[in-house]
Amino acid sequence: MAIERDGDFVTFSQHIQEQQLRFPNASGQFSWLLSGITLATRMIGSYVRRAGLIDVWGEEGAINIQGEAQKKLDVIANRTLEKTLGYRGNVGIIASEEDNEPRVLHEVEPDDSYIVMFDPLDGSSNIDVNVSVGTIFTIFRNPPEINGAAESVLQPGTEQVAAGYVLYGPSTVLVYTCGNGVHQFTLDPQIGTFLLTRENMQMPDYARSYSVNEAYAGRFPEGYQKYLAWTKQAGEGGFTSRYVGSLVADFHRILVSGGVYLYPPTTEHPDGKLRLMYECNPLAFLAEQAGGAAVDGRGHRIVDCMPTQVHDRTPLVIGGRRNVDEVLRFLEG
Ligand code: P6P
Repeated sequence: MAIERDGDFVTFSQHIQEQQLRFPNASGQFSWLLSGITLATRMIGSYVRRAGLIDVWGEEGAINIQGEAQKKLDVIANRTLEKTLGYRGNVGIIASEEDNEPRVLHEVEPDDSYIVMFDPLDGSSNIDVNVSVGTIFTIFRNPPEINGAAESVLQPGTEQVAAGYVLYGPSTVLVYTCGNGVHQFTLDPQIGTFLLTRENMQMPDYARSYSVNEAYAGRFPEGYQKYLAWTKQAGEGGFTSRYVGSLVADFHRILVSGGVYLYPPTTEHPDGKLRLMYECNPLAFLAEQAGGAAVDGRGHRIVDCMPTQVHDRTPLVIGGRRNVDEVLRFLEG
């Protein structure tokens, strides 16, 4: 049910305003920026929900910087985010999974300018088969010493000022943090507004559930293979496994119900498949804010990893803190 405060529903905009109060020196610019993201995701959601009725199935016919065939909805989502954020004068730079390089939208004063990085439509290969997909975003401040867009985006995840995702599932939910807890909003399609439905979310510390593409298990490093073998004889009750193939959907399930998601290194992706800056960092920020953990399996918190370029990839182990520690015992064993 939508949460009420003094008998009133709480919209995303109102929640952001409340959060702003925590930052006395924060201008209203931040909430203005975030409202651009919610507008974009409502527009993207309207395309996602009409896939099949309008011509958005299938491929765009281009290959993106990741070497992946772009879906039509990838391009639509990317353009939608660029145009809504571009209208927010305080977004200096954007970077997207779908763009080769970060882009300067506005030459703005550094002290009131943000960088927004995003995966416009994560899991887009699932669109044609009607499986949940999502938009993942993260917000950094523009560093004072501007060294050009390519340099300005190279910041560790600890510098994120906000991060979140929108999951286009049975309902459209927005989950975000700006460093003061994790909060979920559900889009009421009848009024086109995100209403608060979960506040200060806490990820279960442990659950006997893991999420990995086991088809690749033979190509994982030995520690991961040992962990997966162990889960299959872990006594009564044992483990369950769920893998949607959309990172946002798999992460949201773990945020709500617990467990651990793994995308290990493979022979094809020796640094893992997932992108550090606009997939792993935002989810790691959320996981840690919700009491969970997110690591690269190589001795680092995800948010401590220093990027070398905007499309860096990283292995990912993310979930309940005791789940992640359990996996690490096999990796470090
Ligand atoms: P695989 C989607 O392309 C994505 O980036 C994530 O959303 C998803 O978790 C992962 O890749 C799926 O990758 O190799 O299992 O198909």
